[in-house]
Amino acid sequence: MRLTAASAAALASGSLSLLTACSDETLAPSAGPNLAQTGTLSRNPLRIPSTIAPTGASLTARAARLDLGGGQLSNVLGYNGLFPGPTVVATRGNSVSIPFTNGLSEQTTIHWHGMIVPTSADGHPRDAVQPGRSYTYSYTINQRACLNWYHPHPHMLTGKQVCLGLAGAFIIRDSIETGLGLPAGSYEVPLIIRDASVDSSGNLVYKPRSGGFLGTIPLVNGIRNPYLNVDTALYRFRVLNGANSRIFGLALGTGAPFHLIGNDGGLLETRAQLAQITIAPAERLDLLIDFRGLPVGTHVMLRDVRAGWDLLDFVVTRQVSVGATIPTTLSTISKLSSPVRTRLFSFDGMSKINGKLYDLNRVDFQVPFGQTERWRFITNGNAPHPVHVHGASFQVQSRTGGRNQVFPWERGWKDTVLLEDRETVDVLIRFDAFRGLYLMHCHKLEHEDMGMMTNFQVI
Ligand SMILES: [Cu+2]
Repeated sequence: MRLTAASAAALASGSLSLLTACSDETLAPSAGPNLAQTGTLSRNPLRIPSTIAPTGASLTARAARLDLGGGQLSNVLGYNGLFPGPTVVATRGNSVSIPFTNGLSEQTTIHWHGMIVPTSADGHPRDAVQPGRSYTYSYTINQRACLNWYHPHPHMLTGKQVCLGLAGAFIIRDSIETGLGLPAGSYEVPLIIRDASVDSSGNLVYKPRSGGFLGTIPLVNGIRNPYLNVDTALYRFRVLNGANSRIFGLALGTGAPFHLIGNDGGLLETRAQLAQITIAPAERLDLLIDFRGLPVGTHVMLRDVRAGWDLLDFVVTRQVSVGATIPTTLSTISKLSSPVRTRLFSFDGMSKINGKLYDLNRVDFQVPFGQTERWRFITNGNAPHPVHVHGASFQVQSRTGGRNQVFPWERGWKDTVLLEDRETVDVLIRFDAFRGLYLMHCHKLEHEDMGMMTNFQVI
């Protein structure tokens, strides 16, 4: 590794500009002592988003200019001018009260993806916040520790606003998770992985296609070609696929396994060692990576084997001896069973569910509160369709046809499941928190915006 004068100057000027632009936030990328180099590619320090508490902070969606790595400023949309937005860190039982101001020139909402919240806080497109207006999202957290996220959900504008930068992580803690002694502090790192396209000036641009936006470059925590200096220690990575439509196939360049301990709905019952994991838009993973025993100077590349992209270069820079074990038994998950009915949902074309385009004002079905149901997802093509349900988590029972299995990262509690062509995916779901209006939709955001979404009422 070498620190070249030119790249050091670029980094310094980039950080300085960021701090000048938004002096009220901790914005500088987490610069380590070295600039990593892989071949001739100069890499940029990974940004670790700043954190906020569930009360006492506010969020504003607005345009901003940020360093995506390399020192050049790019036009983005950001919560509080940040991309990704600040990470909300809360504990089960906490009240959440976040005043939100729409500083955009068009309507928006905040949807708290994975959070079980009342309709009034779900960011439904009916509850759009108009430009210049404010709305306070209030709810109490009563669900397992997990990684969730927040992003816009306005009518037909979600893909654009997310793609241009509006998204942030939301971490829930609880006593069960804390009791496991998992890696924490600087050894716990959120990774929001997505793709992007930039114009000739380096600004984020949204060029949707009906088959889904596919960007030309990967970003991790809003940084191009990032690296992260790591100790010879066990790390916990909280991974979110924040892409509009791209699926990632995660693997380590060394061939070493991930230790999968959790997903959308928090910790699994037991860990799994996996050399490769598929993560669809909006899905989350809780991964341990073990850098212990690696010589200082080792590079371990987090790769996307589907696009052939290098995502994040872990550079082992410091020898430490921190005691940590990888727990085998993680949590207890009570199994949903004995569904009282089966509902069939066909994801048709690129814009319909059960033959219908989304209508903001039409409620398509009613679900009795507190009853376990089987929801069966099928498609007649144009997959992938990452199916997402608001208002409750579900458990994946089976996948027949296509890939024909439930993968280790689909066990436990989920709120998003990947439906590929020729597949039938069965889930069990029970709405036992709130009555009210909720959504189910394809989380390929272009499909969602074109109408692959449905309103239902929990009664
Ligand atoms: Cu879809």
